[in-house]
Amino acid sequence: MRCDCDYVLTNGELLAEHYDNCRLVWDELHPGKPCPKNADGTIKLLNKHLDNLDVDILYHLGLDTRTYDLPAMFGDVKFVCMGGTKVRMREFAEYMREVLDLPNKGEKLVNLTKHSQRYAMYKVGPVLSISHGIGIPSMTTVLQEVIKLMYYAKVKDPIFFRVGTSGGLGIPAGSVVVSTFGVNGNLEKTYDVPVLGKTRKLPAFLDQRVCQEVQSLSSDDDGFGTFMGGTMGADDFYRGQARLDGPFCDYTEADKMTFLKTLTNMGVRNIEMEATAFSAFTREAGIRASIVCVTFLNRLQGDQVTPSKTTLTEWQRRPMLVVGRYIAQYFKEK
Ligand code: R2B
Ligand code: URA
Repeated sequence: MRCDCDYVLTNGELLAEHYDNCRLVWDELHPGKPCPKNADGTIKLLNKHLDNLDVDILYHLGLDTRTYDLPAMFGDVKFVCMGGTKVRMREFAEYMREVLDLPNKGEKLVNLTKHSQRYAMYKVGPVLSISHGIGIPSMTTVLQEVIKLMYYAKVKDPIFFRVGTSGGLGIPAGSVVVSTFGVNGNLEKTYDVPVLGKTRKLPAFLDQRVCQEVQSLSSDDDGFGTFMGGTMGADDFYRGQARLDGPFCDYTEADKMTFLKTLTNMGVRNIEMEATAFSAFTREAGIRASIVCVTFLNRLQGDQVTPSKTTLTEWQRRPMLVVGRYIAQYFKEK
């Protein structure tokens, strides 16, 4: 068995030796699971039922395998970046067009999912920028279709990012967190999903080396800190994130603080609403992935998101800056 890491950063003694989806370490990290990757780096989906479909309709993307030549449309993709809102993901696509100095700057981008209307997807050169809405079911619906899209398009070794917003734990508002693992509402590092009446517990870990690479590109001149740590993926914005300001709350402020401190002691640095499932599904698909979120507030100090619209808009660009820098570095090294 040979190492098949296509390293993005090559100069890091402090970085993990392999990516988690490297063929050499796959069996150790995924005991009993075949590696879902072909020798050329394309995705190998292990669902045999897909072979029986004459046409596969990617319903929420408004695409299918019969009408569209998916390898021609998407075969050159390397980075898939997802985030909550349509506006932010259009902005990210425009930003990446500048960063990578791609042609047609200033031209209006086309939402490639416009028939379906649920999400937005933009393509600029090797970067796909896709909105996923709020929460795990909305995110996993589009994520799974995008994984199939990458499979049908025969994309090689794609890297997935989630660029998002969150509440921080003990770090200044406006900081950026690169997630190393996801934690669910029961403080477990799994995404728990019921399948055929039984809950499966899928490990919610992100690629360690990609996290380290992304974090290593941060700079003292950024004007904000970039931290590595765990991320709670809550199923609710209010009680599910130990807030006191929702319509319902029967616990005390002391109960809230005890819970948030337990999270902090586990190495959790921020709370959002997709981390567990995003980590678990990309990992199951053998896809390298990372989650980069800005924090809008320090949850040890409050619950309400108080900064002005202007400040929040500026802060939302921070994960884009961090991920954009990583993508630019990839093309500089290649
Ligand atoms: C962060 O922000 C959204 C809720 O406001 C949610 O999608 C998340 O993960
Ligand atoms: N998004 C969340 O899910 N939680 C926060 O506190 C802020 C943004």
